[in-house]
Amino acid sequence: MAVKRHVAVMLVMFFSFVFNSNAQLDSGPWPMFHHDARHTGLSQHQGPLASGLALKWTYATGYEIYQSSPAIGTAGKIYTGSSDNRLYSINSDGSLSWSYVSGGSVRSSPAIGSDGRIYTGSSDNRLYSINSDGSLSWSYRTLGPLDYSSPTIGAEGRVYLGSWDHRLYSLNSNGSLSWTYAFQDYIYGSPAIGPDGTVCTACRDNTIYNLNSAGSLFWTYITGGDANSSPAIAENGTVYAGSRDNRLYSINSKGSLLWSYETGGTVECSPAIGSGGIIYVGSRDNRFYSLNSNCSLLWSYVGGEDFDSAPAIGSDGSVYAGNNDNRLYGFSFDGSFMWSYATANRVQSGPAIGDDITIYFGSKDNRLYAILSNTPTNATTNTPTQTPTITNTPTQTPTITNTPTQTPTITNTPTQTPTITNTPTATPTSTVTPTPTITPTATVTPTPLISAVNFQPDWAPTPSSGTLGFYKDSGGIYGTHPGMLGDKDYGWR
Ligand SMILES: [Ca+2]
Ligand SMILES: [Ca+2]
Repeated sequence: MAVKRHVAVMLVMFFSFVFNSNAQLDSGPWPMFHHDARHTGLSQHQGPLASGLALKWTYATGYEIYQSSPAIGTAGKIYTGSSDNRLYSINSDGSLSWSYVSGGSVRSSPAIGSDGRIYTGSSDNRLYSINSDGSLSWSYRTLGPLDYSSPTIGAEGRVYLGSWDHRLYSLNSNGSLSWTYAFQDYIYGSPAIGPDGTVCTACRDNTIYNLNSAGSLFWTYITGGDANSSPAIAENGTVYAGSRDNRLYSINSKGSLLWSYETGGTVECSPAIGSGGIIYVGSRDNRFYSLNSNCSLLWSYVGGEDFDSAPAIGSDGSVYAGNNDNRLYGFSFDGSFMWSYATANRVQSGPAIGDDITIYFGSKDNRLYAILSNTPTNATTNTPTQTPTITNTPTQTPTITNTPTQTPTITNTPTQTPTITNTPTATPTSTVTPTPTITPTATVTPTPLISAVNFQPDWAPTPSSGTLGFYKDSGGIYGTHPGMLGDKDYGWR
């Protein structure tokens, strides 16, 4: 009897531990980048099926939705960042709830805490904590842009985020600093939190880092290239991460290599982990891969371009991924093609699965898309039928009210009411390719510097110095700063 009671207590402790590992997250269907703190990309809900597809709505932001992946909270609220500097809160019918203006592009993916606050990074160097009504709770300024790296919410509501100042930050839920850890290069990916509470980050110094929750180093694993993607962690603590050496790595919870799988291109994509431990990952060889946890290939599919977008997995094992050929793809668990949905520009945003057989994703064509099965399996889902191209026509020019000022201790609560509808006037068209104003002349040889000016980019990690260079290659002219020389893919064009 005593033994039985002991076992019962242990079970309660175990389940409360498992439950608590997500207790700080909103209970909505997709509360953060890649669904959960382990970044599995695995939903408890099913996405659109093979039988057919319908557009529920699109919402046009003022500029491209680049790598910001939507988060879905309770009451069907969808959050997305946009390179128009805003964080958007969209109602489940596709209408605007509110938007919050940051000082830079929001390419980071929002995360929603259990108290309804939304966290996101901005290229203005700040992490924002926004109340559910769209007002500012707090912001925290780092020394570099918070670009691409998405906040992860861990135990006690701590928020983890990587910055271009080479640091990983752990912030308390009140916005105070818990700790930082300095790496050797930029952090693009989002930190993942393992079942043991350790924090795993990939860095462009080619290394996968694992830190304990107090911020001290547990282990590192060095890959052969920039580690750009966000790691995903399996239930047993195995870490999966991609690298620009073309490989996907499987590393055990102690930091030892289990295996690596070589693709034909760099792996920018953040891997997803389905039931049975099946791994899904895309590569810049244009292929999407499904691998067993023992590294054997289950299937692969060739898309029209790079698969960079972090895949989403439905509860029935269907898997969804965006491609730089402008499409979102849906595959059955066995790898059979279900459908693809075309947008007008790259889909680098990772899709998010709602609880209404709907999948949400952003495109560089500036829009957030909601697409659903046109044959739902049960009638209880409130499919707002068929005005397929609702585009929330903008009513007024954006009046930017809540521009955060420059001092770190800012508390400028935005004056806007939640019903503000300051969507941009211009209906975005895919033809807005940001062509450089400097037309490249054929006489300039491929690599030399054609002009250099003393310049202090607002996103430079070392604000004290910085020479902006303009370079030219077959793809046009690009600009970069000294810390990024040779990294033309991540300079700007
Ligand atoms: Ca590197
Ligand atoms: Ca490619």
